[in-house]
Amino acid sequence: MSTSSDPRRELIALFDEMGSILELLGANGFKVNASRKVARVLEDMTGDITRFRDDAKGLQAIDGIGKSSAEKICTYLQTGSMPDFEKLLAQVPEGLLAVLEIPGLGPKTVRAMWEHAGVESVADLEKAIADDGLGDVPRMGPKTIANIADSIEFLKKAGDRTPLGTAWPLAEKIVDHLGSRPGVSRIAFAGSLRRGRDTIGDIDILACCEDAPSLIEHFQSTKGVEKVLLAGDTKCSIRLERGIQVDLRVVAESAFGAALMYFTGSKEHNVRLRERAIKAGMRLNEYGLFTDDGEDEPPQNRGIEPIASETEESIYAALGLPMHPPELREDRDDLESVPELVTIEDIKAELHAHTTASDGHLSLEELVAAAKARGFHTLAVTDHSRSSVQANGLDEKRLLAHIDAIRQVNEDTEGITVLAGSEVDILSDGRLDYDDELLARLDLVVASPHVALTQDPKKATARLLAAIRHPLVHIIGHPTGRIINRRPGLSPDMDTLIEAAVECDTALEINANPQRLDLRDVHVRAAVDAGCRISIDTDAHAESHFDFLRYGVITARRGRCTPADCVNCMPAADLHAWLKSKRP
Ligand code: DGT
Ligand code: CA
Ligand code: CA
Ligand code: ZN
Repeated sequence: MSTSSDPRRELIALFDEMGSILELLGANGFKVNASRKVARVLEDMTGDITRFRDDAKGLQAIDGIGKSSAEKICTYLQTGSMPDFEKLLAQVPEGLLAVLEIPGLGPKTVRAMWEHAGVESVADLEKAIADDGLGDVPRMGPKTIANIADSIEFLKKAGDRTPLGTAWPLAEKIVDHLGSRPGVSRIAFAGSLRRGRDTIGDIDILACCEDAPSLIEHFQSTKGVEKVLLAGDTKCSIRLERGIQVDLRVVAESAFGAALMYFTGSKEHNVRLRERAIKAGMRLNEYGLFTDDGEDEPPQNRGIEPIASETEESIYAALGLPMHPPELREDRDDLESVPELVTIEDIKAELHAHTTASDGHLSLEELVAAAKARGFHTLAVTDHSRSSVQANGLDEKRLLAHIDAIRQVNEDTEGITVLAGSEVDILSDGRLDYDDELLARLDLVVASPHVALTQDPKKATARLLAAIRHPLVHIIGHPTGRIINRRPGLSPDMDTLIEAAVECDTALEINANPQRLDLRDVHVRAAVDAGCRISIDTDAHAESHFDFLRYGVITARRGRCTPADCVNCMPAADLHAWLKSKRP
């Protein structure tokens, strides 16, 4: 099938990887950056890239795409491969790119380890560390080596779980495509993905189809299939090239709700529901909820009609329970009460977003237009502060000019309030990156940790506490700085932070970027229970990043967050009043 083929995505990955390989090979920085730049331009491209198949000139007219890149892209669109990339790839050992993935290891270091210690894979690196074999590599102290060993351990524990933001679009595409096949009446994904866990083990898909064998056959031809692991009459498992497993099960339409409930899990939630059924003289399985007649043979095999099976709602209702949204099926609470959780539609403001003034890809005007198109009543423009050099953070002079520009745009724009804000670095000792006088001029301050993310928990707690207590700070951005599967981030005492945040009326952010999802669900839960304000922000650096909102919202829902808990759900007047309450 052609659906999960997305040439734009594939090209982005190719150009990014090309940048890394060039860097490993010691190419000059200009070439490296040019390659990454192409990836970023493609990232922002709206519309179908295949229209450029035979139009290298058209591509070249796009800012950031040079002649040779344009030709590479056309070749790829025409043939499905990129010989220049393959040639580059052949020059580095296969395992070396994985070494580059280890947090804290840049291309220069990896190159040096390759040259001086013969490291060609993560296994080589582990062995070199164990044998004290990195001694010949320049600038490799014991502390650096210990950090690398830690990172390898972390990566191993992260295992093969796929980040939510990678799995979700993939699953949606497969569901859309299979769903358009003739005879398919219901189709949905289930499992941990539907529950919105931040990483997922595999993708579970359920379908009802008149012609199960043809659907299953079609499923096996999904683009990017590396291996068919199992193919039966009603069940099929495939593994995609990226190592992600997808399970498809075809079930009877009359039992779709029961199956969806069963395969959504969690397993622990299912166990509790079954116990509940048994206490009420019933039996619950993936075919439905039945009266328990004491027979061993399962009721569905004896032609017995279920009490409920078609929809999840009907089954929860027959068990005397409120409908549980998938995010709350983790067996963390009693089953009796389910709050009205926050939804994407409840979000009315974006309070953390970047422009080209720092490392965003949108101009101020473009960012405002994008936020307006989403129907938000308020947008806070929060570019990076001066210490974030790599993100082109603004020094005081540039920030003052930026504030003026934002105020002007706010005056010129109808239908949305544009606030002058900043994402201010929380320095490693808890001080902020601008002085108070400057902070006080901003309508909104997001304070975030970006560096020193391996500091010990005590220091991290003190550092974040200082920012929470700072009278001019509204929101703590991505409080731990974790990157899913890549770095654990800070481990402050969350209870202490939450208590202070409640006391100082400071919000804690759920950064909706699917690589972050920080706060994570359990932290959200603790914060919500304590009455702490939650902010859900996309941290948009590009138009498409506004779509990250769903990951932030799903994480919030897993933490039992309601609209009343979330500052982004406030009516404009209330939100602005809260922001002003932290101004002299
Ligand atoms: P994952 O894929 O590891 O992120 O987690 P899940 O929750 O998607 O688990 P998975 O894919 O093994 O199975 C999907 C759902 O199917 C799971 O959430 C509950 C249900 N399930 C699977 N095996 C069992 C089982 O042995 N007992 C019960 N009660 N439910 C099961
Ligand atoms: Ca699963
Ligand atoms: Ca599964
Ligand atoms: Zn940011």
